[in-house]
Amino acid sequence: MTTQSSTKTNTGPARQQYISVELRNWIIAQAQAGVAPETVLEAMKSSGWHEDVAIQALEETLRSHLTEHVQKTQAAAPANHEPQPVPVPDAPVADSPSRIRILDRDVTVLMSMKHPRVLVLGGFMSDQECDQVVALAGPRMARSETVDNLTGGSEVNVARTSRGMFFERGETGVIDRIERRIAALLSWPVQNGEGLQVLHYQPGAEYKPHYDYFDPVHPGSATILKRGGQRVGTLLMYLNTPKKGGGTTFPDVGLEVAPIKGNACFFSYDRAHVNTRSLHGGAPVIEGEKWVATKWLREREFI
Ligand code: PD2
Ligand code: ZN
Repeated sequence: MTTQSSTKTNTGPARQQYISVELRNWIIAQAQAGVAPETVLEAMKSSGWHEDVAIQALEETLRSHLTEHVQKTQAAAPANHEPQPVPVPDAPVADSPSRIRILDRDVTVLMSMKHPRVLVLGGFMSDQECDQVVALAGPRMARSETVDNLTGGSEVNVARTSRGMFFERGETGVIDRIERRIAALLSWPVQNGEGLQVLHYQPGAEYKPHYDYFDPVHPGSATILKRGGQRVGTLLMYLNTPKKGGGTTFPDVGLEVAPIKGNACFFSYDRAHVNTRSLHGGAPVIEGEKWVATKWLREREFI
C-alpha cells in the first residue's frame, strides 16, 4: 500500500494521511471479498497508519464507494423501475373465515388488508410456547444488527435499538413446531424460511420504519440474494404484551397492529419496491417490555 495523495482525510494537521487510488481500490476489494473491517484495519495499522486515521480513511472510502455505486445503479435503471412481481406466501382467507385450523391449532383472523397485504391472527401461538421461546432466547440476546448495504454482512444501527438472536431452523422441538405451523398457514416450504429471530425491546427501544426486502441497488444485496432469493414475506409473532407502545406500524396506510401475546402479524411484498406499501416499523415501547419473534420467508430454499 502507498500513502500518496488523492483524497485527504479531514483530521488535524498532525494526523493527516492520504488515501491513494491504490489504497482505495484495495479497501473496496477487501470489503467486496467479505474481509471484516477489523482485519482491514489491522493490515493498515501494520503498514504504519495511526488507528484513528485509518478508521476514518476506511469509513470515508466505503461510504463514498457506496454512494457512487448507488448513484450509478440508479442512473442506469429506467426511472421508477419496478421488478416483476413474484409469487408470495399467503393464508387461506379468501372466503373471509373467522377461524382457520392450522395443523394442531385454531387461529382467529382478526384483520385482513389487501394493499399492503397484511393479516393479523389471534392465538397463533399458545402462552406456553411464547414463554418457552423467550426462555430459550433470553440467555443468547445481543444488540440487534441490520444488513451492511456494502458487503451484505451485518452491522449495529441506531435505527434498531432492540436486542436479538437467531435460532437455527428446527433447533428445538418448539421452534420446529412453530416453523411447521407457519409453513402450513402460508403454504410456503419450511426450507424457504430464515432461522427464527427473537427481538427484545426495553422502554424507548424501537425499530424505525424500513422494508424487509433487500434493495438490489445496494452492492451487498447480491451476496445475500444468493442464499434463497428475495424475502417475500414476514411473520411477526408477539411473545408478550407490552403495557404501552411497541405496535407494528405501516406508515403508508396509517395502520398500527397491537402487540398481543400469542398473536401474529403477517405481511408480504411481491417485489422489492415501495409500491408494495410494505414499509413498516416497530413503534417505541413506552411502558413495559416487548418480545417478538420474526420469520422471514424467501423465494427459494434458504441455505
Ligand atoms: O418488532 C417489530 O414490531 C418489528 C417491526 C418491524 C420487527 C421487524 N420489523 C422485523 O423484524 O423486521
Ligand atoms: Zn421489518
